[in-house]
Amino acid sequence: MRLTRYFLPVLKETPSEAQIVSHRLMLRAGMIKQASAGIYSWLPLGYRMLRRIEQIVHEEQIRAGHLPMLMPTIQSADLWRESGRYDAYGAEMLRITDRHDRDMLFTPTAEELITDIFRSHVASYKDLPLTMYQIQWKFRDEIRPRFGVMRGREFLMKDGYNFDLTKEDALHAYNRHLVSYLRTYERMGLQAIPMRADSGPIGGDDTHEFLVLAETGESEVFYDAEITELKFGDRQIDYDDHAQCRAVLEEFTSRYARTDETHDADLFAQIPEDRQRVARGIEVGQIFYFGTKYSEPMGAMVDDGQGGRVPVHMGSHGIGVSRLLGAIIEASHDDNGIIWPEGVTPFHAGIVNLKQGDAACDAACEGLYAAMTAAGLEPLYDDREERAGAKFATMDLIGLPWRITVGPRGLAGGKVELTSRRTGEAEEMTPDAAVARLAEIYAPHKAALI
Ligand code: P5A
Repeated sequence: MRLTRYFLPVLKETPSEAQIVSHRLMLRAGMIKQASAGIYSWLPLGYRMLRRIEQIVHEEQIRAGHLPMLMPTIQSADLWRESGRYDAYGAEMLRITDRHDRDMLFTPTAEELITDIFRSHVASYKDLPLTMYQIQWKFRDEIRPRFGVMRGREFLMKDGYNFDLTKEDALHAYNRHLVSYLRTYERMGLQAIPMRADSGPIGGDDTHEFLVLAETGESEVFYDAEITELKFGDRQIDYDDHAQCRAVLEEFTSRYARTDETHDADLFAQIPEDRQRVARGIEVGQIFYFGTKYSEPMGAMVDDGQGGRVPVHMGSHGIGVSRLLGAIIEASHDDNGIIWPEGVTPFHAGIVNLKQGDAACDAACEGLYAAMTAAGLEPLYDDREERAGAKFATMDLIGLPWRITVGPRGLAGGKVELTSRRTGEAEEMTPDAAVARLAEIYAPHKAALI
């Protein structure tokens, strides 16, 4: 992409309405624009990041054997009356009446609709286990939308739903989701810690929230410091293997880690004092096992193979896709702007031409652009007639992990400069070497072939 052809409305001023750094930086970097309270337009750079995050979520869901699908945002209230949640959900549900005076709503979550799909088409245990998911916009009429995409009213969520014959199988689905979520967040450069939580309006007894530690997080959390040393890494998991998934769950949840809703001061006090931590966190996901809470009232039954008909065991699992942009920025920025992790960056590297219009500089930049593209990398070429300082400031603000700087002095010796956004370290090398280095850096982050 060439910057002169892009739409990147960066702001020089710090927007006064934004209280936390991720909100400020997303506005300043021209990623989002508020349309009304808690509702945002996603401008090209923000939308690109949203798609990057979606891509990783899809890949990891499919890897775990879950089936992508899509349900509508506007739903009939009737299904929600069947489950009893139409009244129970309260003021957060945006209720709509259509021209025929039918009660509709904008989906805040989709347990009812997926259960309806299931009961219409599945009648036998032979079709189980089944997990389907979607990445779809949700609406919750939050009383206090704030912090930009962190607590929006309209937000993008990955929501998945499992259907199993037995509680044991449904708990395997729960464990499998926990494992796949660990992997998903790590690919985004995040450490998200599973913590015992409260199930709220979704229901059920088993639930974990995934929290990214950050001072600006909305949740207060209590944990054993040892938990932050755990890494998922590049373990190869057989997602059908119950024992393997359970072992990972046990490893990541056996130490004390709870949100304030489930915090137990006595248990916490048993952790050695130097390991007790009280901090704040951003909830980037939550998994639930709620058994037959929806299948029973809605009649989602299957033949159990032994002459009986039983309600299926279910769980649901959510990832805050749009919130993740804010969480990544909270975890990775400096005074000059965002620092995207290599696993999720809108462009792989910026190309900064220090002397636009100079034949040698222009040709070198074009050459780099073509070579990067040929290597499967996406550059953002700052080809504006701007001073170097302004170009550097824009690159720093939008946070591409790497920058190639092309100037007449370096080019005289056949060199360009490759600079790390995170460390600021720069190294002179030939354009070919710079592209080769970038290809090497990004090799582990290539989209998985699945
Ligand atoms: C699980 C999927 C559910 O709704 N039903 C379907 C279950 N869970 S949840 O915890 O309520 O939401 C899942 C994730 O969505 C994000 N989230 C939000 N993101 C931005 N703005 C909001 N107002 C908002 N509310 C929830 C969170 O990351 C949450 O973990």
